[in-house]
Amino acid sequence: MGNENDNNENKGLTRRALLGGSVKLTAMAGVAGATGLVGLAGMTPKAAIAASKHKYEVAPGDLDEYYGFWSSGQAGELRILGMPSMRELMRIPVFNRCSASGWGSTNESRKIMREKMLPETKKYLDSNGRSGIWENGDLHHPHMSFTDGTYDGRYVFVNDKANTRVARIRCDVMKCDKILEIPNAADIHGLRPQKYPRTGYVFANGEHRVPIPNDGSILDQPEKYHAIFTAVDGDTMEVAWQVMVDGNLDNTDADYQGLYAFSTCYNSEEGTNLSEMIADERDWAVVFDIKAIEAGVKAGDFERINGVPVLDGRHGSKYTRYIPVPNSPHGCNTAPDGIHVMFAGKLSPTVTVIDVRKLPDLFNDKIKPRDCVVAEPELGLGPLHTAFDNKGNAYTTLFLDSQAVKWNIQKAIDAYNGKKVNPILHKIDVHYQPGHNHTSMGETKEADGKWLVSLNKFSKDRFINVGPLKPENEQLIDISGEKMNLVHDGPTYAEPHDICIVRADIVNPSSVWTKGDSFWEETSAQAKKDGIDLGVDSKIIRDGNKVRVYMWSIAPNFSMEKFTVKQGDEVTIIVSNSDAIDDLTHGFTMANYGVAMEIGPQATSSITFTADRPGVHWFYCQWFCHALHMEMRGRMLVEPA
Ligand code: K7E
Ligand code: CUA
Repeated sequence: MGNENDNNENKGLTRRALLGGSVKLTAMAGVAGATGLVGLAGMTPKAAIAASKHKYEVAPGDLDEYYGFWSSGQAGELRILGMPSMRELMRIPVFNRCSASGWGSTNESRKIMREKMLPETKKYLDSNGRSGIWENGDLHHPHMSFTDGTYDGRYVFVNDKANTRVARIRCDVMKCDKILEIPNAADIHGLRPQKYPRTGYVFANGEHRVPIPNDGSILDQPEKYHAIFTAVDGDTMEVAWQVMVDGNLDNTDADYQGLYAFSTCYNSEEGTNLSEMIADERDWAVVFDIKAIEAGVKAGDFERINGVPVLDGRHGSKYTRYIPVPNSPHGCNTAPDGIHVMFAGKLSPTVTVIDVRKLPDLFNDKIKPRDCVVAEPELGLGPLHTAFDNKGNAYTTLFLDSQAVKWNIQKAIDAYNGKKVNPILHKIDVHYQPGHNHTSMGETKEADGKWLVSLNKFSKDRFINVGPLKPENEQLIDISGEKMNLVHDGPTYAEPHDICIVRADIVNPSSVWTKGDSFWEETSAQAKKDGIDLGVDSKIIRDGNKVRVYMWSIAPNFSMEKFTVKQGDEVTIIVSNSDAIDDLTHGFTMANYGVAMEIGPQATSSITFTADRPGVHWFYCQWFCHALHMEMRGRMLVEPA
């Protein structure tokens, strides 16, 4: 339970108390650690601030030190928050549709959404009055690509639990460029990139067990269902291989050696209802031997199902080992020491720690699975996920206790070996019911031990009431001192499951697109055929009843003030933004046609619709770009058939 002092400290540090308007965060735990002023809780907030040596201030105009890549759960997008200010900087639509950017409407985004869709899904989406693409997603786990054990700034990979997909976001332009539907698996949940030597593989867990193939030939026979672990090639965004396992697959992580990946299983019972799924006292974590699997693929030891190699990793397989852990584990987190992997207990108050150095012996059957366990500290009720600092400490969320617990890995190992030590260093209350947590750079070998974010599922009384649907509450916690110190409440809309916090110097996005970017390669190819230099030429190409309208924009003008088409024409508007200035985005909205898109500086966007409404239709720029932005418009004249 959190002690009174912590609560007092936290109350003393509301943003408003610190200063009016700007976002200023003061770290008191750091001070306590540095000066020995452990009794700061007794001080007034003013005195505490005066006593503080470390001030974390992100004043207006100041830049953040970290990028926070935020999932949005069932909202389906990726968000970027600046840290430590917790200011929301950008939303990147991925699995959702976006009115502002036209994601899901433009030809470029629709191509990405359909390109790697399974044929049966295409068939379903085309024949059910759907729009040909999924319009929802459930994005839980955003993680940046790695090189040599740390983030490399290339990509962020994300899962979609709702429609069994893995997507990739290009960090140079911060747009999604690939969405892959995973065959054979059902409902991709846990997702982590390979850390070493590079990403490489993106590991993705199919959480729910289903028949393979799931074509109706097997229905209510759960004993014939399977769960599938997938390795996606992060460069090509194709499935590299899959492994069929016993039980199910929840969360996953990779080691720092490039040899193993790990997944938790909360349903070793292979049940289909709650009481069956929690029946046994133990479930397990499954370990995948990457090198053995690669050799198995090479040797042809697989069945090709739906075009991808599926290896058998069930009990007795040389590709996997099953390590028993207490009932219904959840989080799976590899520590930056490169040695320890944590499986959070969920229904058990424990976190199970294994040592990766023991895994070769496990796979050689020299030791038993439980011999890999080196600690199992009892931390509190409902441990879900664990994050790390650079001093050998771990931070675990306690869902039921509504707390964050800081504990020392070595002390937990010592206690497991019979020494009389308490691994728990500190607990604080969080508000309320945390799921994931994450530390700055904490899933890399460059963990820096500065910040912890607790991603709490409930905000209850923390904010003014906005109706029955409440925001989540993501709390920023300073972990630079011995004690954790809560410094900020961050209300957030549905539902940020997981985040990663990346040092700003690692991420270097462009401010302007490169003309001819592969993002709109099909449009470029068509323009070439049409003899058009995108961004320079302005022309209407008629091709039967297909009309392509090429125009460019320079604030505050579109290159065409009007164009004429016939009722029933299939019209494609291609707009190239010829402005090359930082932050000069244009838009194109065709009124009463449901057509809208964003066009960044030097970018090209296109959208296709049927001009079946005769008359005069104004198009206009919907991204504010100039004092004469309102005048940035033109007419589409549709001649009646
Ligand atoms: Cu714990 Cu989907 Cu990462 Cu939610 S999972 S909490
Ligand atoms: Cu161009 Cu507003």
